[in-house]
Amino acid sequence: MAETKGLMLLNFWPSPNGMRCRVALAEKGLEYVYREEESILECKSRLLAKSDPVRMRVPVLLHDGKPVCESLVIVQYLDEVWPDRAPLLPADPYGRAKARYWADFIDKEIFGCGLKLWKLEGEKQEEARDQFIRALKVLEGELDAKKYFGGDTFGFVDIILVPVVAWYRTYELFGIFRTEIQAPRLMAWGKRCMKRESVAMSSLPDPHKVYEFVCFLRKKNPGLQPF
Ligand SMILES: N[C@@H](CCC(=O)N[C@@H](CS)C(=O)NCC(=O)O)C(=O)O
Repeated sequence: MAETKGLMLLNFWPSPNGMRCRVALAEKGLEYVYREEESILECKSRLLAKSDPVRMRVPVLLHDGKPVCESLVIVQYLDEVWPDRAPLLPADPYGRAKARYWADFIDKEIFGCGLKLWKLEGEKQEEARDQFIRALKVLEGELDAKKYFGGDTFGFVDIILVPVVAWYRTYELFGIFRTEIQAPRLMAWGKRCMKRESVAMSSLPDPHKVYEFVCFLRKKNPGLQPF
């Protein structure tokens, strides 16, 4: 593998997993080379295939040429290597355990279930919609009256969830519901996050563009399965 000094992120623009890494890098104020996979669903770049030979999925972070895969692992890696720059996880082990629990919940119940919303149809899609709305409400309860999930400071759980802002439109149009009505506090949280420089400068894609991309994918691959 070509030795890459410093940091490089391999990504594909609609990926919520890649967005998390971009926000974390921005929070930490780290410079990195951004490399977009041209058409990840059809063919992978040689660098991606070498960096993640097992799954060949984005995002991958290359640190001095060494690959780190999986968005949750990447964000935690950045926090461990640069602990003094905008710490993302709480300092105490119990706080960290809780944050990791919520990150896992978000991964499965929001983004995992979100895939089902636009890949399935009929009854199965309706079940996914109910599951998704339940998860939004659980997160509303966890956020409660706090500014961010960790309290006053934007942190790990916020970073893991914030890409949902770019995906709400797609989830809503396929699932036929309004997040504003089902989870108004989460909507307000999303707007608050969007005002942060780290989120604004991380190129979260336009929700309309994400929706168009998903429609294009569905047309191209009828009978898509969620996993
Ligand atoms: N759990 C992984 C999921 C990564 C993932 O699903 N990446 C998608 C893009 S969002 C991908 O590379 N898909 C191409 C493929 O599976 O061939 C993470 O959090 O990084």
